[in-house]
Amino acid sequence: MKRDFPYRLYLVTDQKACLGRDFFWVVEEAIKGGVDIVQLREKDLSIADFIRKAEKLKILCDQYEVPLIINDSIEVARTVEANGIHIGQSDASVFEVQETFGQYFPVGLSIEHLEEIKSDQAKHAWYYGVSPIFSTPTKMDTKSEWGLKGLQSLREISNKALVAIGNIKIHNAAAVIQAGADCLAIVSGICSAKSPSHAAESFKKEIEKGLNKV
Ligand code: TZP
Ligand code: MG
Repeated sequence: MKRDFPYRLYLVTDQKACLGRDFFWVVEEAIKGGVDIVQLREKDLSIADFIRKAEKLKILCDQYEVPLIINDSIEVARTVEANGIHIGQSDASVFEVQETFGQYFPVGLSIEHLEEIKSDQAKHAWYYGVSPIFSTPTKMDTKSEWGLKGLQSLREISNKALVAIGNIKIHNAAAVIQAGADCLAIVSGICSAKSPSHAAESFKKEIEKGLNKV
């Protein structure tokens, strides 16, 4: 466990994956089930709508004392006073984000290849989003998958908190933790579950199983 990253189950939201159900209901159920950090990831909204949704979600997350991370947008994160930002390799850099919010502002960075951890910005990231562990229909534009072996190799050379993402389901969750992840980031496994709260509970149990075997 990395002391500065105490989270184990990370919900990354996707409106479509909620299957027409109320977005805020899905997130609240997920939190009740054990999600301990939430990322609002919106690709199709105008900035005004993104902000409106983020404002509402921040109120919900604050009620449960769960941090809200904003995907990509410095403007949205600043407006809603989010707890952190998550960026990919082709977004604003960790440095650009920290120029706006200060050098201690939490910035998660997606890592798709081993060489990316050698960059200057990677050293300043709060955690690495190890992306994707397994290829997933939820995000079709990912590059090669890390697999469990790739995750293990990254674990051996990095002390950063590793947040694993990509087709993590109940059946493989414990193995991903055993391979070295500190935290699991889930989209469809929770957002599309019949009961998002039961799904989150099940993920939490698998995480415990994985940790007991490390
Ligand atoms: N980044 C890498 S894979 C992914 C993102 C946002 C989607 C993961 O979705 P799922 O449904 O948990 O496979
Ligand atoms: Mg991005």
